Amino acid sequence: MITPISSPQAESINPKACGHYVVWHRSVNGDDEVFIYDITTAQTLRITDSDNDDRYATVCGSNIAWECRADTTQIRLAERTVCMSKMSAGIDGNCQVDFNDFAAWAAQWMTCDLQPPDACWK
Ligand SMILES: [Ca+2]
Ligand SMILES: [Ca+2]
Repeated sequence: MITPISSPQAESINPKACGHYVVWHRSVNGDDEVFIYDITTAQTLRITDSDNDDRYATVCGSNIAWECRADTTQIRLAERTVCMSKMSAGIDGNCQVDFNDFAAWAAQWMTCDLQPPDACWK
């Protein structure tokens, strides 16, 4: 079975797979960025977001390494974290119940979207 995992609208380069992850790079607004695909969840996550060219990523276990071309070429390392459970209070899905979740919750505090409106607060 062959599963397409990168966007067909952009040229994706240098795929590497290890365990449940595949990494590659592609150009985003003129800069190369590194992406990772989680085979278990079928989700793609952008790893880098810099003005430098981030290329030639490799992944093993929870570690992702890649080449970052700035004034000099450097090797960067990131640790892939895993969210162990879906947290009902984690509204933004970042696996941390934090102020962003509280702000999203508070922004809708005491609002009601029932129809008809007079059904609210009874
Ligand atoms: Ca970049
Ligand atoms: Ca959160």
